[in-house]
Amino acid sequence: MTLDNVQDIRRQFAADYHRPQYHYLPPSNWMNDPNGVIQWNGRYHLFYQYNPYGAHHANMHWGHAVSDNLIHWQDLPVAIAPTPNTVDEGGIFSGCIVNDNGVPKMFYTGVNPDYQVQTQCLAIGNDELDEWQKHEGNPVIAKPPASFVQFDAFRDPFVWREDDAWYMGVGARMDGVGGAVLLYKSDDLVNWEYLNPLLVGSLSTSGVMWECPNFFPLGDKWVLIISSHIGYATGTVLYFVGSYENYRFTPEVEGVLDPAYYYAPLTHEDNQGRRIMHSWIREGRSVDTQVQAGWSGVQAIPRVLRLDSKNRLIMTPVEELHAIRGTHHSITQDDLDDTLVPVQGMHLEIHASFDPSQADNCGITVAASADGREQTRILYDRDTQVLRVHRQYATATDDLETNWQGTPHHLDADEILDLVILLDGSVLEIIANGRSSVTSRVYAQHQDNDHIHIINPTTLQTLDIYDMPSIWS
Ligand code: DQQ
Repeated sequence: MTLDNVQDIRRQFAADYHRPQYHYLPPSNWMNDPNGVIQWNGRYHLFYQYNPYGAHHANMHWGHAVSDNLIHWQDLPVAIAPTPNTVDEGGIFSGCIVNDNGVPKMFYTGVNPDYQVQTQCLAIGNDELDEWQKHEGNPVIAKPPASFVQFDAFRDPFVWREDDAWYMGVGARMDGVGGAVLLYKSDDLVNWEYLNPLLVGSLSTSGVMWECPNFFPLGDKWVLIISSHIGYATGTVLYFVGSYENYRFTPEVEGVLDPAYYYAPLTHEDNQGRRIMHSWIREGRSVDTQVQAGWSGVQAIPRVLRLDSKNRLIMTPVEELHAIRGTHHSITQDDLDDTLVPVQGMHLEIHASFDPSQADNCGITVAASADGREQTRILYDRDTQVLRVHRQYATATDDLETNWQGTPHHLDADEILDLVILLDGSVLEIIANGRSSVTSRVYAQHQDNDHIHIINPTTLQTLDIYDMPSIWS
């Protein structure tokens, strides 16, 4: 891919109605985790795990895009690539970028070809963030501490400045115990001293290994976000809110950030002081189908994080999204034809609220065929207090994942159910009352399978739908 032909490459996919229009993805090929997100000289830079040679996970480079508003992105050349016969010859895995007195410094995990050896590496950037010089003394951390001997589970450095020192959290695994984040300290970003685990999880509740840690202050608390690795490209994102003292983090509130397709989020603080979270949304179809499609992986719409009065994590899509909204449809119960909503589409922002006391369950169906044989139900069950996504295709196929996703969603007394739904081709992001997120992928088997229904319409309180345009036109 050269920068001259990115528009041509994007145009080649114009007829692919599964491709998102207002979520960022590279012109073609594979993308996974966001990396090194930072606001630099006023502009937002997004780097991401990228395979320039195909739509499958291999040959990890960092792709690069830049934006003034977190919604419209400009593609830039690959930022950094593996170097043969060095510690990163097998790939440049995930990491972050920090501002060291005006000098951009990138931390990433260098891996050997079979990913069995993972080390933390440093690269120094220019002021455009498009040229990166690898530190001659790489790796800056060659292996995990003695109590964590798993060389193949030691990755995704997250670096922050606190008082007069730098700190790094690295994702890890303690065999037989669970995932962990390892805490390091440095004065110069080159020499790192291991302190202790920031937090260790438990096999039964939080998985085998923790990837992509984020650790940052929010309000008067500290927040730890980890991606709990279960197997290849599957896992759950968890968050912990608590206090941090003497290099130890004590969680007080914890929750599922997203159970399903939203994975490896990375946060940064922007110039307005907002803590912004980016994330990979993985595919829900077979590797062969992804390769044939020529693209795989999408970035979620960035979310601003805050805590509510109970110290639960609250996520709001960045308000910059509002600027691109198209036609607004305001719909009441009277506008429905039985359950059918008089608006169709697969590129929509939907805000819907429900009174769950009116029926056993409530919610909204999207991506429905006219005969209802195909549909995706976003369903809230009042008794179990679980928010679920159920996908049903008209024709059975092994190519498409059809398992349901669900997350606990406890409503406070008399609280209404408030859903924000970002539907975009095959992408489905759902945030309930700001604090529960379920992300899914839906591949309509026909372009016209884009009807919307309300489940138990007497529960409906408000419904606002915005047509969403392409960010590329
Ligand atoms: N993806 C990267 C790793 C990270 C994983 C490799 C999470 O650095 O642990 O592409 O999706």
